Amino acid sequence: MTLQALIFDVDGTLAETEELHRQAFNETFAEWGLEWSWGRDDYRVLLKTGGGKERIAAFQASLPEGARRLSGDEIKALHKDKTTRYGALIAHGHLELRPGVADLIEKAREAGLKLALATTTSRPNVEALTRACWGKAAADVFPVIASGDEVAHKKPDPEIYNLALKRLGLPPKDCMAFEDSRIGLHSAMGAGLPVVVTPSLYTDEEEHMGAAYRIADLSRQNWPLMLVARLCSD
Ligand code: XBP
Ligand code: MG
Repeated sequence: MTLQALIFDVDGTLAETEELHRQAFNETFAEWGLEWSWGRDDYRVLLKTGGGKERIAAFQASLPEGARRLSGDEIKALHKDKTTRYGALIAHGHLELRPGVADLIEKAREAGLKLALATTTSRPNVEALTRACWGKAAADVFPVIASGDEVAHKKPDPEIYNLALKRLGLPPKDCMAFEDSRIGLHSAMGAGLPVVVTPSLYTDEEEHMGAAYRIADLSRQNWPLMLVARLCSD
């Protein structure tokens, strides 16, 4: 393997964003007059469905007969409002990257590795995050981006990672994926990628069988040896 690119998941991997997503969902439900409120325990289960629109549909499927349900178009419209709200929360909040993320990305850039994102979240959310954390447009930090609104099947399906690989123009064996969740791990593995898992707030109790490495975070002392060898030769 000649490591040529790093492909990062966004939510839970670059930053602990899911509490902000949950807040944005709940505030939007209230704005829409829905008596839905996702607590932390509910959300841990709901996160097994990748993608906000798909998550709402999965939630509705579990409601009792006769409960108010949204149509497909209403879900789309509500999710658009949720995305706007999430962007505002990120812009006005104090979101921080997880430990080691900024350093790893900087080192990888210096070493000439390509940098990519493969996320089930929507593209505006990626822009909000890079603006808040790097003060830059997403494409200026990650030249290759595959986001949830571009694929028919979200994680754990490998489609999003296959799209990122196609845009990178590289075989999976020359790349490394970084994920925080089981569905993300399975998506990346399905595309043939070796995966480093850094469990997050909502995924720390999951089983991550098949990961090449499972480490607490991306601080330099946790980097797998092959990353150290490739990035810290000075
Ligand atoms: C995690 C997700 C997303 C977010 C919500 O994405 O599953 O659906 O929870 O974002 P990642 P949207 O692949 O980066 O871990 O509402 O925009 O879908
Ligand atoms: Mg994630």
